[in-house]
Amino acid sequence: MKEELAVYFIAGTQDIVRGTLPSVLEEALKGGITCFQYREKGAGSLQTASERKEMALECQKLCAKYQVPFIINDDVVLALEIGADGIHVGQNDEEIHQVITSCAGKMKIGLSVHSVSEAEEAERLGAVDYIGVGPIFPTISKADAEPESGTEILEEIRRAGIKLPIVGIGGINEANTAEVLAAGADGISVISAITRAKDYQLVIQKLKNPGSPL
Ligand code: TZP
Ligand code: MG
Repeated sequence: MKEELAVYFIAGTQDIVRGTLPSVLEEALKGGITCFQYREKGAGSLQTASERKEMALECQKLCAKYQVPFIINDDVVLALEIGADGIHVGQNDEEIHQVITSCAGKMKIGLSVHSVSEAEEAERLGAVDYIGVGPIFPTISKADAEPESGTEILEEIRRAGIKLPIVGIGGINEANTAEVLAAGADGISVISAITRAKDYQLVIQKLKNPGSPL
């Protein structure tokens, strides 16, 4: 799982500023993203179940072509229906015990946490495959985001002995990825660093190799 979290791209149609979600996703897959989460949420997102399913299937097919895990955000029914590789939920989304009952053994389960105690609870459940921690930095991509925590939260979670794979989220870009990894994350997840990139491939190479001058 840790390798798959290295450069974890998240997007829904609401995040796309140029082209279409499938066109941006394919560029990102060519660039070397290691995981993709379909997150159709907030202003500008597709609203009907059929539109979402059609878009999810198109993204799933692209991910399969590049052998990259395809994760669905906060929609257990859709994830089960199309056989996604994983489901990701937040603290205020579908209840995690319910998600575990429906999905454990069938797909990976990711959970967003914002504190050491939420991380400890995620580990205690024994069925969560990775945790998303953030927002680490201010984000433009989530209207109802919690206040940013800084990279200290990652150090605190590691100091508490949490062994779960961790992906950082929120305001992460080429310039601050190294700091997020140094604080204890196994990988980084981004929306706007990729959707708003002028050169998708170049940005992804920098996210993959944060220490090296490119
Ligand atoms: N959860 C916490 S911050 C965030 C989500 C989904 C948005 C991350 O987007 P960006 O553009 O990488 O800051
Ligand atoms: Mg949520």
